[in-house]
Amino acid sequence: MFEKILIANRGEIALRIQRACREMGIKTVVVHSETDTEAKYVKLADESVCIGPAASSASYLNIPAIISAAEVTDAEAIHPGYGFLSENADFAERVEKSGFVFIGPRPETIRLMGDKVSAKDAMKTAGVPCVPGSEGALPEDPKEVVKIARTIGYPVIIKAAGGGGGRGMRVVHTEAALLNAVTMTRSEAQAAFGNPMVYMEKFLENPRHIEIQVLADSYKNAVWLGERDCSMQRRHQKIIEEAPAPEVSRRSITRIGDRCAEACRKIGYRGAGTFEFLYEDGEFFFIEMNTRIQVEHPVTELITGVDLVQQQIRVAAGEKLSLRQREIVLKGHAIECRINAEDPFKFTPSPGKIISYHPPGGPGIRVDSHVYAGYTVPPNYDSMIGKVIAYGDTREQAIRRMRIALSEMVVEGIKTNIPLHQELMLDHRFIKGGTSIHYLEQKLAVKEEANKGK
Ligand code: MV4
Repeated sequence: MFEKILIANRGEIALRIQRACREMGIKTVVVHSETDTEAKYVKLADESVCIGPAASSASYLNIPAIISAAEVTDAEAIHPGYGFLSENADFAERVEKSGFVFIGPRPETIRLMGDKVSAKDAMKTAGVPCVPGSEGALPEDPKEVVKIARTIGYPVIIKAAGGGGGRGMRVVHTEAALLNAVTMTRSEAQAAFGNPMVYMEKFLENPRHIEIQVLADSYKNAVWLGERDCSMQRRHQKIIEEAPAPEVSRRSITRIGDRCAEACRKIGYRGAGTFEFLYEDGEFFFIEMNTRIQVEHPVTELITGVDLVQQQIRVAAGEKLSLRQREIVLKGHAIECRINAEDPFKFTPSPGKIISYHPPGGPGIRVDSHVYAGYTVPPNYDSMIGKVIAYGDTREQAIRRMRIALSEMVVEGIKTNIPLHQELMLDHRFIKGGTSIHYLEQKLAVKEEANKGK
C-alpha cells in the first residue's frame, strides 16, 4: 500500500480523501491555492504545498506545480478528486510518466471516455444499450446528415464529441432547422473543445438521469454497486441525488448493472467509474461515462457499506478487488442534498464569511463538508460548501430524516440553498418519486410565474 498520497483538489472532497487515507494509515499531502491556505483541511493534512494564486488555472489546474509538489514531498500517488484535472488524460499521463500512480483509470481510458463518440462506440460494442443515433461522428455531406436524421426521426439532438455534462448540444425539431444547427454546434465545438466533431441522437423528451456505479481492478475484475437517481437538477447542476432510484424495477437495474460490469471487464477499466443513462419508458440508454469519483458517491456508500474512496486507492495500488458481486447487497435508501453558497431561489453565488455553523446529526445523517464558523467561502470556485446525506430503511424514512437535518442546520453569514431543499423535501411530486430531469426547472418556472402576479 502507498505510504503517502498527494490530494490534487480542494474543499469537501479533499477532506473526504484525507479521511480515507487516514483510516488506511496513509500520509497525506494537500496542494492548495493562496486563498485556501487557512482552510482547516489544509492544516489537518500531514503536509501542504501552496501551488499558486486563487485562480484555478494558476493552481488546481497547474500541472507542473502539482507534479513538483509530489516530487518535493515524496508522494507516491495522486488523487485528483472530481472536477479540475480529474478527467484530464494528459494530466494522468504526465503523472504516470513522472513516476507517480494516478488514482483513476489508465490515461487511454480517460481519453476514450472524454471523446463522447468513441465512448459510445466502445460501450455499444461492449453490449451497453445506447440512445439510437448516428454511427459515430456526423459526415460532412449535408445530404447524408438529413438522411441520418430521417432514419432516427425528429426530434434529434446534436452533441459535440468533445462536450459532455450538458456542454455543446442542440435540440432540433424539424428538417428545416437541421443543417444550421449542425453547423452552429460544429463551430461552437471547435471553439470550446478544439474538436469540431459532432454526433446525432434521438432526443428523449422526458427522461430521468440514472447512473450506475462501478469499481474495477487491474485484473479484469469488476463489480457494480447499484444505481443513483440524479434527475433533480438545474442547468446541468445536480442538487439532489438518491439511491436506489425510485420506481424502477430491480430486474431492469440488475440487467443494466451486469452489462456495465461486463463492459468494464471488456475494456480493461480500472478504478471507480459511473455509467450515465437516460431512463425513459422503462428503458436505459447510455449517454456518457465518468472516470472519476463523483460528488454523489456517498449515497452509494450508505446503501452498500463500501468506502468507494478507499477502494479507489486499493485498486490503484495494484490490489485485487476484494468485493464480489454477490456480496454487494443494497440495503435501505439514501438521499443527498448539495448545500451551495447561493441564493436559494435566484441561484446567484453568495461567497463570504460563515459567522455561525451548526451541522445536523443524529441517526442516519452524514455531513461531508470542509466548512466551519469563521471560514470564508472564496468566490473563485464552485459554490458547493458541503453535502448532507440522509439514510433510512425506506425512502420515506430517509426523507423524514433529511427534513429534520435541514431544520437543524444553521449556516449564517452567507446565503445557502437550504430553503430550496426544505421545500423540495415537502414537494408532493418529489415525495412520490420518479420525477424527470425537467422537473425542478418546471417547478421553478411555475413559481416564478405565480410571483409575477404579486
Ligand atoms: C440527452 C437528452 C435527451 N436526449 N440526450 C445533458 C447532459 C449530458 N450528459 C447529456 N444531456 C442530455 N442528453 C438525448 N438523446 C437530455 C439531456 C439533458 C440532461 C441529461 C441528464 C441530466 C440533465 C439533463 C438536462 C438537460 C438535458
